[in-house]
Amino acid sequence: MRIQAALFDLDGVIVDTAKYHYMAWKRLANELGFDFTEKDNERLKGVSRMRSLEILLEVGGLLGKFSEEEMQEMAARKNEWYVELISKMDESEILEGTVECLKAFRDLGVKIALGSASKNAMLILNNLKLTPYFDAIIDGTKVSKAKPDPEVFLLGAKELGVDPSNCVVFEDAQAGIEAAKNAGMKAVAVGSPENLTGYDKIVKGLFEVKPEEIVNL
Ligand code: B16
Ligand code: MG
Repeated sequence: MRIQAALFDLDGVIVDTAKYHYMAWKRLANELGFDFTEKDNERLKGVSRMRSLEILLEVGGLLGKFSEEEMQEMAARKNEWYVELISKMDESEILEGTVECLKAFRDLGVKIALGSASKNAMLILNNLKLTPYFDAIIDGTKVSKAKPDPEVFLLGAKELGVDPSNCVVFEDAQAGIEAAKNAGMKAVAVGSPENLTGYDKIVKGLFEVKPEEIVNL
């Protein structure tokens, strides 16, 4: 069995928090006087909070118009709205096949970690009652370099005590797939082949994953 650890991205793989990020970013854009579409929001997936703000301001033609302090304040304001939304989440929002997938890996003796850019990952996992499935949780509070830098996944492998070459990553964002490959890990893309490239395998969702096959990837 080559694979000894499975690392999961959060938004877009386990749960669809992108819709809540969108609602909160749109509210900020509207307050600043411009619109922010769902298509614009695609650019924020897997991207850190501050980088997301830069992209949003670029869309509104306002990039470079605010001080560092004002940027921090806007990001904090967006996060307050976002936290308000995700605080209401429960198990019904777990994406199809997630629990079965986590259980099957665990039964095969594969360790499980979270590798997310979000600083709110713990709140989400707790609300979804998924925290007990994870042997290690690496989130935006523990890493300083954003995907495609491999830091988040390398830290996960280290905490699990597994060599990166024996790890598989499940990711919906292109930057995340690149981060996995940069870490020397196998990458399973979650999404459609039109938007993603460079993976070892692609699935539509975790419901399509066969852990007994993945361990020999
Ligand atoms: P926060 P992931 C990412 O989650 C989201 O896809 C991205 O849109 C968000 O900006 C980022 O987390 C930071 O989130 O503002 O909660 O710290 O896909 O890495 O699980
Ligand atoms: Mg993601």
